[in-house]
Amino acid sequence: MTPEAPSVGAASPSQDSASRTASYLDEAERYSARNYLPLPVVLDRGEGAWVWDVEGNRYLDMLSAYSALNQGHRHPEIMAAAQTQMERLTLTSRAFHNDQMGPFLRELCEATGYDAALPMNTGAEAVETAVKMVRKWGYETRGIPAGQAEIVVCEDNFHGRTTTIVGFSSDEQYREGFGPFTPGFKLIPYGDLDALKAALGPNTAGFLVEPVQGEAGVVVPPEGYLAEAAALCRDNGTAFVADEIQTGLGRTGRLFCCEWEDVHPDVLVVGKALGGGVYPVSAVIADAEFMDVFRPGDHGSTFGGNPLGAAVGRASLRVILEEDLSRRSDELGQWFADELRAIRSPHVEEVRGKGLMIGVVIRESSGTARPFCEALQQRGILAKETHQQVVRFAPPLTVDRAALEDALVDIRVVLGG
Ligand code: IF1
Repeated sequence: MTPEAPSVGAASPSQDSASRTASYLDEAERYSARNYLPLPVVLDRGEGAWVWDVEGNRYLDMLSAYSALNQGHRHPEIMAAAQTQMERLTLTSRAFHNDQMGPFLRELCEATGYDAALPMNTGAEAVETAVKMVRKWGYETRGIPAGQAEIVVCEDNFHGRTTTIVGFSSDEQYREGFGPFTPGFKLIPYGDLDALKAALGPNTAGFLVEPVQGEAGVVVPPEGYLAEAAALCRDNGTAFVADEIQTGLGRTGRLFCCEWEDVHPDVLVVGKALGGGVYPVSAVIADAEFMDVFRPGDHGSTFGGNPLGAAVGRASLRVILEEDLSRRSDELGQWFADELRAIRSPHVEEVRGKGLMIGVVIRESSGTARPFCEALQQRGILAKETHQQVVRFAPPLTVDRAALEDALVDIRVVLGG
């Protein structure tokens, strides 16, 4: 059963404009590694929740670059901060100080309630940093025998694409052909407290978990899971490490998803929207007990803490706080998810998520999520499937309610409600 064909209102590219898209697609096909299967749309402009393709068609961005655009495309305040900093100083390396990193890390620590932060660039680098941090903390403060630190992770996790990280993925495709892998990781079912309790031992340095599993298909754990897991870790002297790279910075309706259960992770890992969709910025945030395991020369990166990223990070965080994007995400997300459920689509098994991090699970009897995403694209909505069955809806948190109301008209048609 394929979803509804596009309505007459859909922009159908004229012959020469179609060739513009085709030539871009051909060029990418010819020169790019084939490590993605993108939707056949070529974007050349973005503003707020909207993007335009090279044919001039406008789309509502319902992916936000996997939650790296919580503030929307080219937020004026973030753009201004980037442009101002670009006129002054963009990179020094950490061999020297710069006048942006200190204020950025202070503001980040004040917003999260921790002693210190270690700035990196991508999410995977921040996760790797957290792994090194809790291992060394385990050796130095928990007396774990050298080389025997264990970190518990969850099945269906997604924490990045480095070989250490994919080594503890449960997804065969992310692992195949990339071994041998880093030892010291133990996989348990997500949401299963008994499994966590059984996995925690004297050598367990950390438990690394996504508060909502994004790539797995927007999987929300049972109520109370995060709080109980944090308590089990505390009782066992294990660091509770929250990967809030995708769930953080307002996405689930709180500044950080762990706040829904009053959990204050030992180590907080952030990225994506910390760079406001303008520049890669990530960080590991923790109290001195963990942060002080790093001594000069232990860890670093060429770009981590650079003045341009720090200036962008300051503006990105400021926008989230000043525009109360967490509240918008909570209120709009609850309403939007209820509207999606009210469609009562024959193709939809479940609508799940938190805030504006929503997954629509397509019944296997209706095929996969991809054709629904392709039909949405024809109607000016860019959404991306995750795994086979889930259509992910995660617009910028700045999205107008009116834009979502309009989108629902098309979503109802595509979902056949
Ligand atoms: C891709 C997925 C999402 C993340 C969490 C760490 C990272 C990510 C919870 C690493 C990154 C991105 C990576 C990108 C697509 C996207 C993705 F489908 F891959 F899994 F969002 F769900 N922790 N997620 O979601 O951060 O190093 O990328 O900055 O690799 O295809 P990064």
